[in-house]
Amino acid sequence: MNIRLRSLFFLTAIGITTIVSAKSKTIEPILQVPFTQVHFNDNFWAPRIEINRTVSIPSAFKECEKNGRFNNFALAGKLIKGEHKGDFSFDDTDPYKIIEGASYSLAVKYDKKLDAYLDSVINLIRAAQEPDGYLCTCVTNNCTRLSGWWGTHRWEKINSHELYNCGHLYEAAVAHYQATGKKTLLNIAIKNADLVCATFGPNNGQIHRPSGHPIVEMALCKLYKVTGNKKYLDMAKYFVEETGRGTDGHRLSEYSQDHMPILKQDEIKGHAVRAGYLYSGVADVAYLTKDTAYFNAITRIWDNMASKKLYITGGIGSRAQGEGFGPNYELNNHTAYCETCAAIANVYWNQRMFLATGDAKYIDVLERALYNGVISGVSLSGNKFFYDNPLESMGQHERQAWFGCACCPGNITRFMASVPTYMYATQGTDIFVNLYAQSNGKVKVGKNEVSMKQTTQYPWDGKITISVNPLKSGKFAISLRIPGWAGNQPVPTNLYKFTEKALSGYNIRVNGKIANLSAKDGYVSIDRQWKKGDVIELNLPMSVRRIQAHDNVADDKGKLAIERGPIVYCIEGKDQTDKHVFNKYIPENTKMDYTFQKDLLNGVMVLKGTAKEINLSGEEKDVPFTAIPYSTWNNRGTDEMAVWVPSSAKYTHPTPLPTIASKARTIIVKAPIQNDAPDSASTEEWAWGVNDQWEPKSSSDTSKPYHYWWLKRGTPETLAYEFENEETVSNVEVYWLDIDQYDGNFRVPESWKLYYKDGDSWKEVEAKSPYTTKKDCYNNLDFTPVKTKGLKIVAKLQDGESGGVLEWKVK
Ligand code: FUB
Ligand code: ZN
Repeated sequence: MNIRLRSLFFLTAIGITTIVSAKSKTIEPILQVPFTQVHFNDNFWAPRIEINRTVSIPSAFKECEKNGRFNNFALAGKLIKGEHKGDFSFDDTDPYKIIEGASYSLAVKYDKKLDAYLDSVINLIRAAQEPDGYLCTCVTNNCTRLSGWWGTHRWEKINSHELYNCGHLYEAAVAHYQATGKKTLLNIAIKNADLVCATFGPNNGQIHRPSGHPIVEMALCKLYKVTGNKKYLDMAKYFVEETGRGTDGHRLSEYSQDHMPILKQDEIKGHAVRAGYLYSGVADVAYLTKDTAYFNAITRIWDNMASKKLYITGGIGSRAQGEGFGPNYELNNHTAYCETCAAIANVYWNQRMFLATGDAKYIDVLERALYNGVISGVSLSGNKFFYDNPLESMGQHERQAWFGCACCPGNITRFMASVPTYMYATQGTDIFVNLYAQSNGKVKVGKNEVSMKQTTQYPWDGKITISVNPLKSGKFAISLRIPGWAGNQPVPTNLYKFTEKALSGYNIRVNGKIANLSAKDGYVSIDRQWKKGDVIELNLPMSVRRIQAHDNVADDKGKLAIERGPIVYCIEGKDQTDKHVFNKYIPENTKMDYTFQKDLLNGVMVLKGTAKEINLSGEEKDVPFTAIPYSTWNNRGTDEMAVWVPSSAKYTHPTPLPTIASKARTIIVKAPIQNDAPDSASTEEWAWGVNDQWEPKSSSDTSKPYHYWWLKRGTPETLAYEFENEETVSNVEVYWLDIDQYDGNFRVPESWKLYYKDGDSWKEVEAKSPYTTKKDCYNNLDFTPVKTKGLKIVAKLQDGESGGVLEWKVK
């Protein structure tokens, strides 16, 4: 904990409400300036926020209409007859999130039609609420199809997401109330929260459980702030305290950070969105209750995240299985999960850490996520979304309009609409400037109001002019954040470093005169008598820089990332002459020119230079390359892409020649899996990742695509290749997956067999060597040659374990 916070907590704990800061001034809590007070008119954010308003919000509402999200409420309210739709017990949160986004949007730009639309949706929500306040449509609709989630009665299962639904309801309700002044949704939320407060808690007759999927903690804190009713804060605190206690005997799991009490945790583990939301909620509770112990705990966990589990894009969560964190330094690029919701959660958490401490290092991480890992989640057109945000692609990734599990699109709508809130904060009469973008802000400080007008081309240019116009002249401090990247720290830990020292530093002028001020806690404070017409000029160095990851990050070994200002770059196939990415390296000191291309990707700064291209014979040649902002990739169709680019030939992957396997279509034959049954009796699923021609380094090398039998344990499972034409084959090599995972391990199979397609049937090959199940190497199988249109592996998984295949070759 930093000294300022320590003193804040300590002194308030002993009853002193105004305390002395490191700056020897009376300080008060740090407060964020609402986005309604800050209007962006730049070329970067303003168009994105407008597209969110005009495209993302309406199209996400349309998807809710199409996918029965609203009908589920109508059904629960007995307004219509029919079947409950959707696949998840948390589908109600999609409308809630979009209502929240729409409310933020309304607050900035009133739209009568949207206001009325929200009223009509809220009417459905009201109808769905049970008389005692309960609200969760799949339970009220008694949807037995989804009973795996919720059981047979309300509040039965910890992972039912009922409280997650409640949390998003409160978030939406507070936003709607603040935007419109209407209490329609807020009253629904309050009635529901009262039920939650009566149902959960430490007393006899109450349910003793944490939330299962956090958000209700943050949301209850918001409800407390809006209503002043302390029981909501107490409820949030209870859910925080109950985490990891196991009072009711449920299975304690890392998945929901419930494996031990938060006060004992020091490593971020489990499901990434849950973690980000939980620790944001803990930060709220710690802040509102002045609890240093909880703050110390999340500071420790944050240190672990920022020093061992944070992607250079600000994304978090390396694994698709369990949608969460792997071990320290597991930051694989291709298979990076980096869920959009998790990057958003990372912003929430860092903002709260900043509000509690006034330390700019949290805004450094926030800004990194904001400009890279969050906005990559939405297309420039505003109507397509990434669920996971990998840092490398072979062209298989593509944004979608919607998902069965549609958590990310709605989250984007509510997030984008509120971005300006992260720009300013106040503390007493002082102002923090955390983000830079051309904008007009009105910042209330005490009885004064300061108009802050930023003129800048940031993030493309580092020159920022801030016109400061206080209503009344006065002495106060304006603290400008000097981003870590403007010095020598891409992140405030040793996880990443620049390959060279910055060529120049920042400089600041006040009313045209150079101000000699030094940075502290990441800020330069200009403490003076401010009057109308004062002007600050900040120049941040915007050179193109290369970044190297910590040695322990295996997948970044021998590679460097490229960054300019807050923007992380990538190279995408489209922009390269031969359309390939992995066959190139960019030596460490390569000079790169930058030019603004206004017609490309809605206007971006592109970087150009000369790379080395290498072919299968190891021959190298110089080729031009172009890099674009990572967040804008995949806006021109699918393609190869990489953020971490080799800096030497050793780490390149010359474009391989096609093989029988690489040309095959990979499928899972669902049933029957064993043998001679004709194809017509089977159903198939498309699979991918075992024929990409990247060599695994071990059975736990999940850095490149692979196939795993998700949620299958101890069963016989299949994987098949379908060839376009008949092929004569006599050998396969199989590299089995074997890795520990917190929600179930993947092991080499107990045994396996290989079948070939004979007409419509599958026949076992005549094996000439044993079927082996060795780890960390290819398992070679020779068999009597067959002419066939397909091969099928049937692997019997070990009891209680899952399994998978990293790579499968055919000769
Ligand atoms: O479980 C609710 C949401 O769905 C999570 O936050 C996402 O990761 C997705 O699993
Ligand atoms: Zn999501």
